[in-house]
Amino acid sequence: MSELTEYRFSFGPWNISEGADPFGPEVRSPYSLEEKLDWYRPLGFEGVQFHDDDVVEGLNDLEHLQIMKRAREVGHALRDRGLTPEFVAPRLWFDPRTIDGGYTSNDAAQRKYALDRSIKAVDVAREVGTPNIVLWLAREGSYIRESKDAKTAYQRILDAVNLLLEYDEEIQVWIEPKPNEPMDHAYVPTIGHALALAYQSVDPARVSGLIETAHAVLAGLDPSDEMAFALAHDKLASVHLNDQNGLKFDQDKSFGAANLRSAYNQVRVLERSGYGRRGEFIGLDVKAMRTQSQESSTAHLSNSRALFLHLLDKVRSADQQLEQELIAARDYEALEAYTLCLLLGVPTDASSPRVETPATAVQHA
Ligand code: XUL
Ligand code: MN
Repeated sequence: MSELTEYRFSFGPWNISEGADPFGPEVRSPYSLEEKLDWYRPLGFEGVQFHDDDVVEGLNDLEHLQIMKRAREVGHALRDRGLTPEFVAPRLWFDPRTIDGGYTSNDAAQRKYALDRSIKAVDVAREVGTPNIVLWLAREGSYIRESKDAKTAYQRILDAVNLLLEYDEEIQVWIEPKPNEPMDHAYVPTIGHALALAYQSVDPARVSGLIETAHAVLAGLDPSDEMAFALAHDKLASVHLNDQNGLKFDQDKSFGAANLRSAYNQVRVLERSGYGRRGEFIGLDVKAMRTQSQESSTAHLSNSRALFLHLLDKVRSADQQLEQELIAARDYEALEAYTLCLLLGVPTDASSPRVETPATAVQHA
């Protein structure tokens, strides 16, 4: 095995989108799943993230055998193209029965729907060829505090995780925390919450986390520290790299587009922790801007991947001995100057790093 990690990249078919937002309709024509799969290899990706109904459209209206047949077909389509399914996530937030949540709905029949649908997602995952189930707990939260009993809700989420673990002893559950949107407050807002659930579950070794940059930012947290927390527990199963310009709707911007230094620190923590050496993917969850044309509606994917690789070069070329010396001297101003010069690609004096004034700057007396 080479010394350096060779990263593998993944994204989900929803990342090639038609550009609809809550204020306007689609602006690009849709590609079929198979057409989208054709994009993966040319763009430099080998992993495919799925929702259950990305694999089998109209899942709720089909019989078990029909569902399995379509999942098998998609499995073949992946193998024909040299692609790997990374995970399947039950899409629990679209159905009228989950308006007020799935596992945490106040209505027993609706909770049952959410559990049945999650079991279907496990069947789809196994048939398409992955043991990994992602739970983004979209509507497991509240619009107003008084509407749900939060303590009961946590127990119900734990019961759902346990049910999946017991249904299939081979699967792994990856919880993707997010603090809000579509709910006012979600019950599993951070990786700390997700891992607490993991440890409380019937099989902690099979429950871990998936961290999305934008979700950490929305929680007011530093994405690289969130990743470090999961890595310290050996529970970072995957990441959704993207970016987020402050506290607003979930933007899913291209990786590094809002905060290049934060992106650098995410790559740095992943690389220095040996993430990816066991085949973990560098997953993206990035949205094409509504303003993109049909022809350039995949550019955000190749740009995000390329940006990751540029930042990886920066991380690998950083002078770690110098970093250690500056830390030992507690000269964080110099460490910061060194980091900024590294990112800018401008030289700095290694014995005393500082940001030099550019030669082109007009000097005023
Ligand atoms: C939503 C989000 C989802 C999950 C998969 O914010 O990130 O797309 O990644 O369900
Ligand atoms: Mn995501």
